Amino acid sequence: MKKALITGIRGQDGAYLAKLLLEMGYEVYGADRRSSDSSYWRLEKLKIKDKVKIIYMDLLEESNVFEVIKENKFDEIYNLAAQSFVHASFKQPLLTSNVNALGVLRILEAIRLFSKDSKFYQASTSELFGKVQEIPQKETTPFYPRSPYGVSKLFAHWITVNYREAYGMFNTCGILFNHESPLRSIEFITKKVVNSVCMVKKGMLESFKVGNIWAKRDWGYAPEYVYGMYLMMQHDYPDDFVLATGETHSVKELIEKAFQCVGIEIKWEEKNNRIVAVDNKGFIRVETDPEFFRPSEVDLLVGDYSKAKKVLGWEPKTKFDKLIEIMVEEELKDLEMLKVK
Ligand code: NAP
Ligand code: F7E
Repeated sequence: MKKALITGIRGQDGAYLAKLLLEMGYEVYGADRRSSDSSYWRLEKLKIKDKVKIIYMDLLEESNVFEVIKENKFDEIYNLAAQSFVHASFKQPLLTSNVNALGVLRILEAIRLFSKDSKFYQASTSELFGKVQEIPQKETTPFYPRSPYGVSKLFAHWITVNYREAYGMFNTCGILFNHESPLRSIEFITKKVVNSVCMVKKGMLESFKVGNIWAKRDWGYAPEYVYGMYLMMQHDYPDDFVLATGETHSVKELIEKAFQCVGIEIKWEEKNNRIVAVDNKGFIRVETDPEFFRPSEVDLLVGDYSKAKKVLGWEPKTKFDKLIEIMVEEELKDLEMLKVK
């Protein structure tokens, strides 16, 4: 039985990947940092909480990382842990860099010194492309990160590649474009919009605020992306792969789609120098607010996944419209459950 370690086990991808690897017959260890919150709601929602072996491993603590990797000799290590919220990285650049950049180096050093046969997956990101140098973006597109998050992930990406080339380690980087699901944290725009729109529909919220509605992203469905991670780790040799849908949509389109899913018509207007969305009864439902803008923005992302398709046979099945429909449907169910409780 193969033994896998997933860091970031409490996160969106950690939960979906754990489920997938358990289905594939792996013994799954989840690295978790200490928290005063004892809930593993995502693992519970996927009904796998009792099947994942939780190990305490904080990426900030070198001796902790060394000990876990030395003692367990995992076949595969998936590093999904990160301070992953771009907006927060402008407020906490040092913490973000320590976890996202040096944290990766701590794991790589542990593998190099104590467990050289462990395969390693690094969660690289489309944020590396930032101010894009080419449309669409692929593995060979030059990087130009636009946030402390993006810069921290740039170090992580290159140090992973460097250890592959310098020490012959099986290190693979998945350059994943945004991927979403009902398990997404509420601070990210898809979940925030879907949750808010569903609350408006149910009369639990009057209106909500967002930032830059013109930003465009390539949004895919998270369960399909963790399958891509798995395929990368089964490939004959380590490499870098883009996973994306090849479609791009703005935050404005996302808001329109979510309202359409719940049967509310909106139209955009300008009021007091701010863009607002008003429903057909004249109520303001969405307002733009500078609080949610970033000091430097990534304006447009759209990925070219043709290498992953050709080499791994990976393809996205769920595109934008379907993704939002899935998220809205699940959110309405969750809110209904809340009401019952
Ligand atoms: P997520 O939901 O934010 O999960 C990240 C996890 O990392 C959380 O469980 C968090 O723990 C953990 N973590 C943070 N700091 C840690 C530390 N010091 N030590 C140990 N664990 C720590 O992120 P995700 O969406 O699943 O993404 C997974 C990975 O892919 C991340 O590295 C992200 O940067 C990258 N990525 C994501 C996307 C995307 O669209 N989702 C796209 C490209 C790349 P707590 O639960 O305790 O906070
Ligand atoms: O923002 C705009 C915002 O926070 C998307 C992470 O998983 O994907 C994610 O990073 C866009 C940005 O995701 C609001 O300015 C407008 O242009 O959902 P997001 P992200 O920054 O793209 C990449 C691939 C990762 O690697 C990251 O870990 O939406 N936007 N108004 C807003 N964003 C948020 N969060 N909230 C707003 O109110």
